[in-house]
Parts: sequence; structure tokens; C-alpha cells
Amino acid sequence: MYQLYGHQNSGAAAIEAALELCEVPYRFIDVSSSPQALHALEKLNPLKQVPTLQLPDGGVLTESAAILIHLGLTFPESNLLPENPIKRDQVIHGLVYIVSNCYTAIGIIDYPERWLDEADELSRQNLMAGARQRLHWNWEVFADQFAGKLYLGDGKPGALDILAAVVTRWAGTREHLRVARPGFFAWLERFDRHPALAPVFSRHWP
Ligand SMILES: N[C@@H](CCC(=O)N[C@@H](CS)C(=O)NCC(=O)O)C(=O)O
Repeated sequence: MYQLYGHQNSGAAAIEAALELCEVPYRFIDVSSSPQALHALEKLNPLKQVPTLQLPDGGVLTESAAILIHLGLTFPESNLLPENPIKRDQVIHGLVYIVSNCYTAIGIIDYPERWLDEADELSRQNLMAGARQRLHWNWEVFADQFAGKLYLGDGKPGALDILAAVVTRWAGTREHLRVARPGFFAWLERFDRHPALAPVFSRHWP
């Protein structure tokens, strides 16, 4: 069985939502629930980051984009990845865009000291503010480039929709997009209510 390491309000929500669309059984291991769970995560992923997914054959995948691509390829009927190769390329493009330009900025905002030689308070605040501005701008670019590739309300949602809906939850991104990209913001709010995904999202953001 798949074992998903995560915690509330984390990127594990994207993988949980994807596993639901794949209709495969999985166990959610909340790494914030006990030191043992955190230790088990560290054995699988030295970065101690979630999502981390242990596969039924014991293999381990970290990195949300890699996990979503794995699930999309393993369960084609889930529609996480489009069958059409040209559309699939664009979904993979969007997934990599989000993790490299947006998820990375979240890591800088959450742990600025990791990116500083001298982590005094002024440097920390300065780095956090700069990363936040860049994050918000990166989402504006995403909205402009990828809006036409997002879920339109027919068929099943895909990996790109799910990752966008999760990673926009942090660091004031939704509030920024409400003003800067109201169309994309409205899409996100509608997408959150998708009946297949709303139960997962409400577990992470009650
Ligand atoms: N590149 C990773 C980033 C994962 C990540 O930063 N996850 C956060 C939670 S949303 C985390 O585990 N942070 C704890 C840490 O970095 O120590 C991915 O795309 O999955």
C-alpha cells in the first residue's frame, strides 16, 4: 500500500488529492504526530520534507512534481496527466514551474536562515520580504501562462490543477492574486470546492 508522509497544511495535500483521484488505498502518516513518525520520515528522506511517498514495492519518492508524474503515469485512468503528449508536456512544464519557482520560494520564506551565511534578524526579514515579492510575481506569471491549461469543469481535474490549488495556499499568495489576477483567484476558489477534492482540502485547511 502507498504510505504518504505529511502533515496538515502541507504539500502532502496535493498528493493525498491525487491518490484519491487514482482511487488507490493509502495510509497517511502524520509526521507531526510523534517523534517516531518524524524519525521514520528522516530515514526515507534526509531533507525531512513532505510530501514523501513510500511505494507499495518499498521504493521511495520525494518531490511533489515527481510524485504526481509517477501517479499520473502509473494510473492513466486518473487523468492526472493528459494522454495527449503535447498537452502532457505542458502539464509537466507547469508542475516544474510551480516547484522550482513557487514552492522553493516558500522554503526560503519558512526557513530564511538556511539561505544566509549570517542569519541576523534584519537579513532574515529582508530575505523573507524579497522572496515573498518574487513568489507573488511568479504566480502572476503562472496565471498568465497557464490559465488556459487549467481545469474547465468537465472531466477530471489533473495534477497541475491540484498542485496550483495547494501551493497558492501559503505566504499570502491567494490574497495577492485576489487583486493582481482576479480571474485566476476565482478559478482557485471554485476549484477548492470540487467534490472529489474538497474533503481532502478541508482536512488540511479546516
Ligand atoms: N521540493 C519539495 C519541497 C517540499 C517542502 O518544502 N515541504 C515542506 C512542507 S509544505 C517541508 O517539508 N518543510 C520542512 C523542511 O523543509 O524542513 C517538493 O516539491 O515536494
